[in-house]
Amino acid sequence: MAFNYERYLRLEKMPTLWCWGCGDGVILKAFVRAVEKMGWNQDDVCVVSGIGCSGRFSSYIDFNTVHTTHGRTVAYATGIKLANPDKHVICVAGDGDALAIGGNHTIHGCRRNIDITMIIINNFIYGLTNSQTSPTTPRGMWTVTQKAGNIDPTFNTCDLAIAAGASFVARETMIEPKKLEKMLVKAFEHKGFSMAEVLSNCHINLGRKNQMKNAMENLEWIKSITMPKKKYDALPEEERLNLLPTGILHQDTEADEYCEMYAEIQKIHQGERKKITQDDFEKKI
Ligand SMILES: Cc1ncc(C[n+]2csc(CCOP(=O)(O)OP(=O)(O)O)c2C)c(N)n1
Ligand code: SF4
Ligand SMILES: [Mg+2]
Repeated sequence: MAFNYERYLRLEKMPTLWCWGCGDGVILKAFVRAVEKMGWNQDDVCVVSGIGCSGRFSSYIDFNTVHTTHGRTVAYATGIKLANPDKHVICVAGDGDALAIGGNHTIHGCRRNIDITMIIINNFIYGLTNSQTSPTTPRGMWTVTQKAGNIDPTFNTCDLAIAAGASFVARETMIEPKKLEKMLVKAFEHKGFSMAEVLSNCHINLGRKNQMKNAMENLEWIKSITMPKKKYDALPEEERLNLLPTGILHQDTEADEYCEMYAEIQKIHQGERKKITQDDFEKKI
């Protein structure tokens, strides 16, 4: 049976504001297909997006949606999840939104291991505002703020999330939508903070200013810098340089989840238990 996209889309908001050939549309398609696979009721899903081209994501899908301020998706999503622990809360943020202005919120979301999924659409640039350097812009690339070539060291989103304590970390590209859909299902299924980085193209504000004449050339470039984790792991250290592994990179199903710990605080307020001590964590409260 054909997939009923209309069920999930706000058709009255179409056409999208995205440029023709932008990867954001491919990601949106994989997203709704993954939600359907989860069998979730649409009213039980809340999507919180930031500001940027990627931030438009929440406008086009028919769930509970919040289009928040720049960099603050995790802050909003944390409040929404703590007040509604039975709902499925998902952040969608760009690389600039999640790792520059919102970097602080992102690392603390990872650290708390709260049960939300954060999708970072990494197109390696500030797309919406026309080509400023982002924390993931590769060195040497032209940006409007570094016209002589970017000299800033580049953040590795997934390494950062693992180091900060996220209990599920994965990366895919929008070049392979089926793999992307599967990865999103795994991220949604995981209990704890799941970070799903999706590499995408911005052929308009990154590609065409960096010798990638069109969307296809931008996709070829993404392909050239990515490799499935298994193949990547088999490479000698020196050949891994500048390559990004794809697939599930880290998963810990035992880590304490924040909403569950918070439920214990509520029990204290209701006189059902005594205060929390360090021993409780060792014994798994
Ligand atoms: C507080 C604040 N600072 C700056 C901006 C301007 N601004 C809007 S989107 C954006 C960056 C977008 O880049 P990214 O998050 O990578 O999203 P993309 O457009 O690439 O999807 C900036 C700097 C803003 N809206 N609010
Ligand atoms: S500017 Fe870039 S990220 Fe924004 S819609 Fe166009 S191609 Fe997509
Ligand atoms: Mg971006």
